[in-house]
Amino acid sequence: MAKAKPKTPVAVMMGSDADWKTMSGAVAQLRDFGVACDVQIMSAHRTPDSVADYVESAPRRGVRVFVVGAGAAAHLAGVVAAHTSLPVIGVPLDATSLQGMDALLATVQMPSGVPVATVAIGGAANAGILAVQILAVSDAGLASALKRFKKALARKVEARNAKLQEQL
Ligand code: RP5
Repeated sequence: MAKAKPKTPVAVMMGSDADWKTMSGAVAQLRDFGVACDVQIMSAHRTPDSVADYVESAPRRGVRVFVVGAGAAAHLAGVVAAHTSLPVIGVPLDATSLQGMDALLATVQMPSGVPVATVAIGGAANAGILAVQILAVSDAGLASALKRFKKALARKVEARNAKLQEQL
């Protein structure tokens, strides 16, 4: 009998292999929190049927949140949102001479009723953290890990401030 694949609460999708250099930042954050993810290259325009099949079958694989990056006419996150009622986080990517402004507008300007939670251009790491925050609503272990993460962020700023004070 074929071994069942482990459940992956996060699906990370991107439109092109060119997007991986940025989207790997989301995967790195998820791994830091011990959150398993499935990673796929799929295109809203070039493989629309695969996108629909993958998104609609995702709940059966344990997916609870989508993190979706695309550049240029970045419709992938919006198309994913059209096929699911799970939360979708969009990452606009800098892939053209418009330096990500095209992708930002395409990702963020969703019609009423079909939201995509859009992070900054290239903000894949924040997308990973936001996915963890969504999962942490019903996972006490992840909620504690996030508290430790935020405390560590605060300590870094305090250390930088202390260093500056010494120089003044
Ligand atoms: C988008 O167009 C992709 O997300 C990528 O950022 C951009 C360019 O894709 P390729 O033509 O390099 O595959 O769909």
